[in-house]
Amino acid sequence: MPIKTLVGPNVALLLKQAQTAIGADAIILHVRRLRTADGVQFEVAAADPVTAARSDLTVRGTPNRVLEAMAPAPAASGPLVIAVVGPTGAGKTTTIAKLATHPRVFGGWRVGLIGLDTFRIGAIEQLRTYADIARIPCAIAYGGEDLDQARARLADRDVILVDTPGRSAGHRLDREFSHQLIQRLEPAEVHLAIPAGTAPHLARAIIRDSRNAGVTHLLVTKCDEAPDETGVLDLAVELGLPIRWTTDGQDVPFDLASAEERVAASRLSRQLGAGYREAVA
Ligand SMILES: Nc1nc2c(ncn2[C@@H]2O[C@H](COP(=O)(O)OP(=O)(O)OP(=O)(O)O)[C@@H](O)[C@H]2O)c(=O)[nH]1
Ligand SMILES: [Mg+2]
Repeated sequence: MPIKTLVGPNVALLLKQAQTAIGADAIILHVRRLRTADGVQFEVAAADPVTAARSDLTVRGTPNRVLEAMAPAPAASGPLVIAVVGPTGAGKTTTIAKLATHPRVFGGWRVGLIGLDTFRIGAIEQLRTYADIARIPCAIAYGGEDLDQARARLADRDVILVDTPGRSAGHRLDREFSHQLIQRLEPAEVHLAIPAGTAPHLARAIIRDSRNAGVTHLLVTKCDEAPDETGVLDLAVELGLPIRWTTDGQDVPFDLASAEERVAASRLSRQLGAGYREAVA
């Protein structure tokens, strides 16, 4: 099959179209920014693995599993449990509210919320306010017994989103307690929220400190505050940690995006050097 070249204003859409045309194993050869009479456009070139292997431009060694769809697959039985953990103020609660109501994520699913942040003043009210606006059931758990009751109360839900407290390193015992509660819920996914502007060495430390929470994914928040930074995404590629969601603003629910575009850019920037970042930024 020949190399497929697509041009359009939306990189994520072009990547999706390339995948539809070539198949799930499509290899991205390049993403370029073009200046045209219609303004800025992007060019994506992709090929099947055999054709790509013959091309000098092939981007190699990138785990495709880093790219995950906006909507997870439903649980085989019972509610799918997804927790969001991360440092203080990373955007966990706001992201939970976006996830609960964004049409492209759990549109049509019955959603429930569990709040484990009983430490910070106002945290319970913040989650309850979002739940009330969206008319979503919300349970708060202070300990293991509450948690079992909350889980039972939300047993008819398709997905349960779990909001957790952000606790700094000085509150190790609180953090361990939260991690135990999260594990008690047997979550299918635990997303570690890290703001895009976090220095990579600090992001590494955050990932290390969160290991007992059973992290399965990175969730890159506040991309609007550091639009040119791809360090956390590069780290996800390096560690093979998938990313499903990124956030880029305070508006609930719409400032939430698929990871595809940013991870593709990150992946290419790693392979093609810093010049790429300037070319597509
Ligand atoms: N610019 C920007 N701000 C965001 C984004 N997501 C959340 N915020 C803001 O960041 C601040 C903290 O958000 P929260 O959702 O309360 O963060 P949290 O991680 O739950 O905080 P704690 O529970 O205190 O640890 C709020 O002012 C949010 O509006 C984002 O994607 N971009
Ligand atoms: Mg919070």
